[in-house]
Amino acid sequence: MQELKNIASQVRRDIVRMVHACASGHPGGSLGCADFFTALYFKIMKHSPEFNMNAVNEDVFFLSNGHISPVFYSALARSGYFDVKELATFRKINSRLQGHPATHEHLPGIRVASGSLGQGMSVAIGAALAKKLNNDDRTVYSLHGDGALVEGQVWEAIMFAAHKKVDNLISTVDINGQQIDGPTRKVMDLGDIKAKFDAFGWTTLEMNGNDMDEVVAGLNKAKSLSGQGKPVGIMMHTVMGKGVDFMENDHNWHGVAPNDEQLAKALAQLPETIGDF
Ligand SMILES: Cc1ncc(C[n+]2csc(CCOP(=O)(O)OP(=O)(O)O)c2C)c(N)n1
Ligand SMILES: [Mg+2]
Repeated sequence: MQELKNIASQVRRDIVRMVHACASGHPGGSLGCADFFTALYFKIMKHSPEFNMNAVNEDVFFLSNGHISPVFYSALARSGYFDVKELATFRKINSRLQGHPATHEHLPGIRVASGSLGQGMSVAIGAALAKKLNNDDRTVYSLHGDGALVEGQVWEAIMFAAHKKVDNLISTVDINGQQIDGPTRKVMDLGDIKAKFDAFGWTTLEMNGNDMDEVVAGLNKAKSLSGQGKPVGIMMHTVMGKGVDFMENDHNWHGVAPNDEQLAKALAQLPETIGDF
């Protein structure tokens, strides 16, 4: 568990250093989801950094809220999909690490373009159905921002997944209560997200997404609940900007890069554990 916590700290350092280096990107949601990505890529999923696009007999992950690409790229690099040095090219011209993930850069680990919010659930359901048709018993994971749930397509997909008994799908919602322009309850109030998933026929559970023990336990619990005729939804409570005190719970850090002084302050709060890129 300590090893996972150390990796998450390094992932957080990667996030703020990447975003600072190109003076753009999305640190808030990325920092909040660092523990989730670390648990998924270093503990929970059966996956190979050799990268097989079709993910045959592997677990597979889709990021719907593509703007939090810094945490995704860091988790992929740190788990061996590509050299961590490439993180220094984030958002630069001709880099494979564009602001929003896309497939035409052929970055290992990226299976679908994302950034246009709301599409990831549909993609994940398609992949999960394909696994069933192929008698592949591995699991499909997906992550969605809470602000992204205001897209209507998500609810159509949620309804469809229950109807089709897509029970090899574990979808997590990053409930940080914030989105691009302010708190979700002010921009578009989502009400009780868990109750909505329940009403749509999913099995749901909640976890604190910034407590590594809870994240690992929650994901394992979700695995144990899958395969029972219903898709599984994890309501993951996180803090936007987690780990950097002046970024925490503040939607203004949704998509703004720290300046030099802010970077120094942030790094002082995030121990270097397995080496900076
Ligand atoms: C279809 C679509 N509409 C609007 C946007 C602009 N946009 C980018 S991120 C975002 C807010 C998303 O909120 P959330 O998923 O909660 O992300 P967080 O701020 O928590 O990182 C919006 C509206 C978009 N990328 N795609
Ligand atoms: Mg949010």
